[in-house]
Amino acid sequence: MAHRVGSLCEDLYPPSKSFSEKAFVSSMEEYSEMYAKSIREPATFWRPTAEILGIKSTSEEKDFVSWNFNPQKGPIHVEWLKGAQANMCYSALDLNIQRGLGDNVAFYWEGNEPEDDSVMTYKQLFVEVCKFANVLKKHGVKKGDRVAIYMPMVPSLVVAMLACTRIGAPHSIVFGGFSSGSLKDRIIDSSCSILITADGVYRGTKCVALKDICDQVDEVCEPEWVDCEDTLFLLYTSGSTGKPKGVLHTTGGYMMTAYSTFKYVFDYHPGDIYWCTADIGWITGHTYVTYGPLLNGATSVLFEGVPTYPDGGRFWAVVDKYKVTQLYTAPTAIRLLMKMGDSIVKRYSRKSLKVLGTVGEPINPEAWMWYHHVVGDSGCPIVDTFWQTETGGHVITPLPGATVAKPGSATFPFFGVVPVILDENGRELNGECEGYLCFSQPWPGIMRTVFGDHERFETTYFKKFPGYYTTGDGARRDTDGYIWVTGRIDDMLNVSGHLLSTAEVESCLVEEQSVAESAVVSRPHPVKGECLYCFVTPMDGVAFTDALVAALKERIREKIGPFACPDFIQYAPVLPKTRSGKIMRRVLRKIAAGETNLGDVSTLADQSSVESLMRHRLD
Ligand code: 6R9
Repeated sequence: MAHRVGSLCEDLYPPSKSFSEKAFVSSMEEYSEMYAKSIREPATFWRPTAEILGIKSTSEEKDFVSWNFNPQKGPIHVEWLKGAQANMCYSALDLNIQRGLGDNVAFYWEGNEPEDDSVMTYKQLFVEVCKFANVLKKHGVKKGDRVAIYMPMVPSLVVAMLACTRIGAPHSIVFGGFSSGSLKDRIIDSSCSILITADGVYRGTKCVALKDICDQVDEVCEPEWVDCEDTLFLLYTSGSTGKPKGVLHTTGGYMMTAYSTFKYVFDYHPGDIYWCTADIGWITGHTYVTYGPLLNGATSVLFEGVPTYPDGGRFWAVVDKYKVTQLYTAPTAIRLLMKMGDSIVKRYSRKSLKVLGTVGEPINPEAWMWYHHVVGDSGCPIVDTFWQTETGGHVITPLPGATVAKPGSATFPFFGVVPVILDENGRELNGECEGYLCFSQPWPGIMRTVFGDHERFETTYFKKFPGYYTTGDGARRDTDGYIWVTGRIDDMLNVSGHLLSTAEVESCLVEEQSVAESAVVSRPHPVKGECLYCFVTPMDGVAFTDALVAALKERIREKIGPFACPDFIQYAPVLPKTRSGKIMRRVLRKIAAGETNLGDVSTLADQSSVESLMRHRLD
């Protein structure tokens, strides 16, 4: 239990009185009241949000919400506002312009080079989106057609996403760090009819991609109204069997979750400048770079670069340059910057900051403290937001004006979310406990299915504990009711906030002809959180050489992407297996972590396998 270190987790961090006074939710009492209502009467709770977002009622409308989480009672389904009509682009742009925000900045774009920047207002974004929507239409894209997008962090990416939603075409964005092989697999699985991409020379040059074609087309494009349950987008996420899953989100529910979590969790007020450092190719970028901020009429920074270029002060330089009020980043970035020392941070003012957010993996209390005391000068509440590609938006998170934080805890559920901790037999645990983190009812933004494979959706998330959505994470509840997410309990690992399945990497390794067998485990890493440690058994007669290691790394880079490149590839004359042939990953994880006590190895078929692995282990 990584979190039970010293007395760190006993520390309490209440929001300051001055912050709470101005916040949307100012106290735990207020939160509890709103929360209770969101669970008791979901329709009454969410209806005003649907109205703010311009969702249109129709005579076709059925129940506000209808659902089943128990495969024994029929197919799993979740529907919010089925029959009502919505258009994401209309709510994000047209409505805000009608409300007088047209000249407000939607995005300050900050390029890879510090002097390379541009500004886009809501009106300008609207015009670009309409033009590009017409380009898509000219290319024959119609409502319901899926569009693949593979682009770097430039305003045109936001334009492309919104143009898709304007014409009712679901997008499927593939993170720019993925290889062509991964891109191909995702395009084929989602049967996209068109791919939007860029010529790839954006680092350090001003981006005007797609502009030339857009300049020649029509600026008028009426939004295509879609059913609230029509698909908004697919986003592929690693699956524990190796094959990525196309997580499917629909329009109305996702909009309500994106809008309300952004508003309450970041406590965004007019005039604030918000910055989420995530790439749009991940769910954090979808919900908290594009949709959440735009639905709220917010002004954001869109950042193309990395935290360490031109130097380790870049984040703080950007914060000062735009007077950023809310900063949302990942523990891996925080640890990386922490390693560089406090003096770089202190060179910058950072006075504008009001709320600091984190996402992607459990944050260790040391990094939390540094974020709070050094980056935020002890003055900013920290929101440690737990959620997943599947949940669409934050599900367990503090509210900055209400929640008394504990470093390392994601604290309490967002509105509409009912977390439960289950034991191995599926019994709900009460009070202080530890077990499987699950949810017992749907909130609007939960995924609806795995694209093209509803059975896989049911098996992955609902089969183990019928009646509950299973996150795949473990969690602990402490005596004060705080939830501490402890990390994945399936064969997934989290490298710098990117989820990967060990099976995905293993299948990539064994595709190399000279590899007979492989097993991949996670090893703790001071910056990345976890890194890949691979055990590789070569084919008989093949030598385990540096060239082979280099070839394997290259293969993984090419097949999956550079972020998946393993830190360690060790020679394994033979893998430790049980008599039934199951690889004992528990033992491999200990070897990878450099431990000498490997625990109970009595079930191993061949005891000597462990000794030879210990001899070849890498540090
Ligand atoms: C949003 C995102 C989801 C997995 C999730 C969990 C881990 C994310 C976390 C966290 C502890 C947090 N995770 N946020 N664990 N505390 N605040 O990251 O989506 O890429 O699908 O990853 O990330 O293990 O299950 P995704």
